[in-house]
This record gives sequence, C-alpha cells and structure tokens, in this order.
Amino acid sequence: MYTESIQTEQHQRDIYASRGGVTAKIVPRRDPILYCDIDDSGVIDSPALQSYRKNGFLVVDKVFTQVEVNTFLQEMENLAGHHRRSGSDEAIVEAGSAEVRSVFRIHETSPLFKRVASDRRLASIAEQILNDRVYIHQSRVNFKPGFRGEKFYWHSDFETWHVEDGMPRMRALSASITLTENYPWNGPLMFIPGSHKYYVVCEGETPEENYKRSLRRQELGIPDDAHLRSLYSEGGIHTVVGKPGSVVFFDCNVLHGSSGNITPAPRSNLFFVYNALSNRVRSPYCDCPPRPEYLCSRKNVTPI
Ligand code: 6CS
Ligand code: FE
Repeated sequence: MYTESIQTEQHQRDIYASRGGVTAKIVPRRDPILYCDIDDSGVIDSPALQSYRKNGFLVVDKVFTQVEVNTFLQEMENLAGHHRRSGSDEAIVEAGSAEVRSVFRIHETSPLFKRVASDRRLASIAEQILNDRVYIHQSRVNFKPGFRGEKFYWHSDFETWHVEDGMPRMRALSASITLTENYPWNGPLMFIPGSHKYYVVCEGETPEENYKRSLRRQELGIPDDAHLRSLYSEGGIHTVVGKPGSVVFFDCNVLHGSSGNITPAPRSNLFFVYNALSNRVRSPYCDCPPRPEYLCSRKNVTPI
C-alpha cells in the first residue's frame, strides 16, 4: 500500500512535482538552460548559444544532405512496414486511422539510425550545451502522414519525462531532423519561445500505462488554457518551417506542439533525445511502474 509516510526521499524533495494532488501553476525553472560557457570554443558559436538560451530552441540548416535524407526516408518506410506487419509496441498508430503516427527506439532497431544518433553533427552539440557525456533517452520518427496526421497538443517533454520516467533535472535536449518539407500548413513544429524558463505544473492523476493513450493523444501533463495563454502572450509562437536536412535542437522543457495535417504533404521528422549522463533517470515521480525501455532508456544507458 503506497502511503504518504513511505514516500521516498526522492519524491519528498521533488522540486518539479506535477500531477497527483498538486494545483496547476507556473513556477520558475530551477536549472540552467546552458551548462556550458558562452564562448566560441564549441561547435555552436556565442550568438547561437545566446539564441538557444533565450528561446529554448535553435534551428541549424543543411546539417544533412538530401542524399542522406533520402536514405533516412527509405529507412523510415522500412521501419513502418516492419512494425506494421509485426504489430510491435514501438509503433504507435494514429487515434483516428490506421496510419502509423510514431515508431520509437529507432536508435536500437535500425543500424542506420543508430549511427545517426551518435553522429558528431548532433552529439557534439548536445555534449556542448549539456556539458556532459550524453546518452539517448528516447528516439522516434514522427510520421505526421498526409491527410490524416493528427496533432501533438502543447506540452513540455520534461514534464512527462520527469513524472513518468523519473528524469531528475532539466539537462536534456531533443534534436529533430526534418525529413520532408515543413510548410506553414502541414503541421510543422511550433514553439512558445521563452517558455522553457518556467515549469508548468499540471493537475491530474497519472493512470497506469498512461503512455498507451498519451502517445496517440496527450490529455494529461499538458498546460491549462490560462497558463498557456500567459506564456503565449509573453513569447508568442514560432513555427519551424525548415528544409529537409535541417535540425531543430530544443530544450527538454520548452513548450511545443504541432497541428494536424490534412494536406497531401507528410511532415516527417526524426527525433533523438540526448540526456546528460549525470541526469540519468531514477524511479518515476508518479506512482506508476516505469515506462517500457522503448520509451525511456533505463537498462541500456550507453554514453555516446
Ligand atoms: O511521452 C513521451 O515521451 C513523448 N510525448 C511527446 C508528446 N513528446 C515527447 C515524447 O515523444
Ligand atoms: Fe514532445
């Protein structure tokens, strides 16, 4: 029987408590955004580091060539076909159709994407910003197919990774590789610049196996309208319309989302989540069993 009295010390000192019996509110971030000095000694130069610190994301164009992107697209289709045939858990199907929405753990199931995950064009930027050795906390391809690609409602990845995966602090970032043209109208990634400087505490109890719903349609651990409106009025919305081969590096806590895609043009992106080795996950902060390994590296934490 889980009672207050046996709450672990980890839970008692939870500075990023969310869900459970807490009241929705906005609190200041308690962690650095940049763990490195702002100088020109690393891959990312000072102006770009300052932009990342200010906004919570950074777009880098032409990281991968169109030839490389074409191989990623082919591998993406191979993975979708394989997982569709095998019905594996790693493939998430859209809530309103039979379309594949996401395929997770691609850094382990695909030799090609395993190489991409440790590619210096990505990993060295993660190591610079996080100022630590890094490992892949989660990887996925989001298909957002044409006609029936559904939305990803506004959220902070960290809120989920903290509450459901036990990620202690905000020392992780995502690299999103654009595989298809991200137009203003086919469900591009949207950010609320500056929202990463706050932590939006959410209400609601986390049910067991929440991920079976949240990965198709996230309704828990999302900011309420009032708090979203206040962060929006401060930072606005930035829509990332990038060419294939561009990469968006974004902080684990910046609010982001994307609208549904009713156009014929798919909006497919690869995501690799780099977590600092010193920030490896502990037990979940919610009263649920840990999420599966394909969503959160727990057993296989191999520094790049
Ligand atoms: O639950 C998660 O880990 C996933 N959910 C979203 C909406 N973004 C991050 C991650 O892929
Ligand atoms: Fe996300």
